[in-house]
Amino acid sequence: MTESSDTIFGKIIRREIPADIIYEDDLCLAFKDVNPQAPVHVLVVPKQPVAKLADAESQDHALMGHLLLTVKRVADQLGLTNGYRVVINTGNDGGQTVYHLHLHILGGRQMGWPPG
Ligand code: DGP
Repeated sequence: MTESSDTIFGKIIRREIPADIIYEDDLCLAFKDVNPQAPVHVLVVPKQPVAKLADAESQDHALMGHLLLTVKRVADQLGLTNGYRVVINTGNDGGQTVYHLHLHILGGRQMGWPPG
């Protein structure tokens, strides 16, 4: 897996800058997005500095599964019983701005489709 150069999320993982961290385990952490797009907007971020989903390789199978199951766990923790949206922006056309893989959890309102 390609490693990202250091990003703002690396600094959050290392506790060099503050974030509202709501979940952490050996492989990842979840914190509130600083620019929320919904009443609930949380990012699930692997501690391993993977730049983007497009860089994932077969040996990352377990980590990718762990991230998705962490989304479910955090959504349960947040009480999102009416559903939620999971988004991974990947690369330039995907609208990715921070090149450290992250899964957005968006909830607390009805989501529109298609996305803009
Ligand atoms: P993306 O476009 O998928 O790369 O989303 C990056 C998200 O990261 C965006 O929704 C805003 C969020 N973000 C950027 N900088 C910070 C930060 O310093 N702290 C937190 N909590 N979130 C940040």
